[in-house]
Amino acid sequence: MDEKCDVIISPILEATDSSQLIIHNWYSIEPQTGYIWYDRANVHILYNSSRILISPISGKAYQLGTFWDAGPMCNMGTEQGWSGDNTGNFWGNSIFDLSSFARQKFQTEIRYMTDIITSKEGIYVDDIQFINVKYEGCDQYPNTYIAQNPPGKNYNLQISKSSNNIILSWIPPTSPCSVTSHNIYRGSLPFVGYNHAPIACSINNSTYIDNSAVDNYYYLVVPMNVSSEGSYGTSFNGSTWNEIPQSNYRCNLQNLNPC
Ligand SMILES: [Ca+2]
Repeated sequence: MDEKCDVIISPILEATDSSQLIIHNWYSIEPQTGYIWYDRANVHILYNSSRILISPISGKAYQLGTFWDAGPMCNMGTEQGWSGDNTGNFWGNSIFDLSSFARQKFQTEIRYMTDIITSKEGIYVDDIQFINVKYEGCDQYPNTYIAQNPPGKNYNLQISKSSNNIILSWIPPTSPCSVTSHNIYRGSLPFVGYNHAPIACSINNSTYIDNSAVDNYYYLVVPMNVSSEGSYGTSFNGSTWNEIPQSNYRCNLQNLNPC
């Protein structure tokens, strides 16, 4: 499928000087076009609020060359990854060295991105092993996929000003909505039509300070679950309430289902 961003994340572990990660994988991903790689899968280490790309030291390797930046949809930038449809479509291991994260608590993330056109079957992983880590063991999750709920809609957005800073605060939706972060959009005033664009994606707080304001603006704060953003709010046109349109430069795909 196109325009997908799928992420799976490990439990929290602690690395040692001899930690390794082994990912048994099979993939068939969009092939290279015009010397550029588009869709890809890759692996990150999450620690200290950072997300760091790691590459296999042996086994099935990432492709080399130029990788397309598909924007904030999956936040991969021009990172390398597993890509192509005829070099990885067999089961084999990719081995990663985790020793540079020794004595850090970390999580591992496997991420797969497809851009707006052309996609192949994707990537499968199985029997993922962490070697010589602390807290090693099976995770506590059942081996069934549990869908996350839609992110819903924020409410009670309050805006105040302190010198040149615009301070936003809001109240996220509660369970059963699934909210992991928020996207901040800004549009111009006086209002001549919706033109909001993101000024920040994936904010983990329910406050945000815009220190780049030089004009008059309207603001919209949109909740996110792991893969999609929710409602931008509604506006009343005199007879009905309508969803405010998604930004042309949206941080993520949208899920407007009720939660
Ligand atoms: Ca693609």
